[in-house]
Amino acid sequence: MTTFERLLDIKAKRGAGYIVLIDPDKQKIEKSIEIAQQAETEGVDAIFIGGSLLFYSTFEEFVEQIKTHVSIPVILFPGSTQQISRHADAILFLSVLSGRNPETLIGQQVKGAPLIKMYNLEAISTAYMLVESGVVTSAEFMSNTRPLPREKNDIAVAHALAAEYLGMKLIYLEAGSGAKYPVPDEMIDAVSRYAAPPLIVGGGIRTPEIAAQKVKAGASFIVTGNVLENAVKPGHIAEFADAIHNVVSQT
Ligand code: 1GP
Repeated sequence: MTTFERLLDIKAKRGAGYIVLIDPDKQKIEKSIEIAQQAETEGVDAIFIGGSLLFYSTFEEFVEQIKTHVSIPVILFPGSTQQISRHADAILFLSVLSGRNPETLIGQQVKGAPLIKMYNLEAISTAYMLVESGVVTSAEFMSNTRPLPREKNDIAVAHALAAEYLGMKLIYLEAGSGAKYPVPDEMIDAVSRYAAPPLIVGGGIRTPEIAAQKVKAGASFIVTGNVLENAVKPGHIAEFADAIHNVVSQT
């Protein structure tokens, strides 16, 4: 089974999946391993590794260490071509489709592709769509693009359909790490009704209730990052996982 098939399987079996984002820059590697293991124990379905910047010099070692300590899929969520590792199960092959910057639409992808081929890494074509979220996020600043206006569902839907017709496998609606407001429910609802690819939603999701609300609106996968960075109390991740997985059983 490919990693993409594993993701589809999670969605089919659990209704929606919970993914945690681990940014190598945010804490020491030992702490990241601890978070990854706790995430697996508490019901998380997959781990994303990535960040807008990379100060941590041994990315390869970081990914290898995480991969060694968990059995759920470890997927790269790269902020740049520096974040490609042979040790991951797959890489989100992202294009910042919401923007009009050729470098993040196709330039970085061309630079990264040969390495992905050399590593025989599974590339999952993903339409990355930044959504206005009340602050200038790192993703917005670093991609040098304007996010989608948060009240314009038609614009978001048109982008999602374009992604589908281009053959992209996943759509990622991203408010950005530390977003003041997460992606609006109305936008998630509209995009999930019109576009067929599974929908990942992340950025600014701080409570299990909000995570569940995004699933009810139509998200297939929820990603959280920041909520894990401070001391994570035992059971805290499980509250998110349960809220996300229980939506379908309740409906
Ligand atoms: C993943 O950028 C998000 O899509 C993570 O956002 O850190 O705000 O959870 P948070």
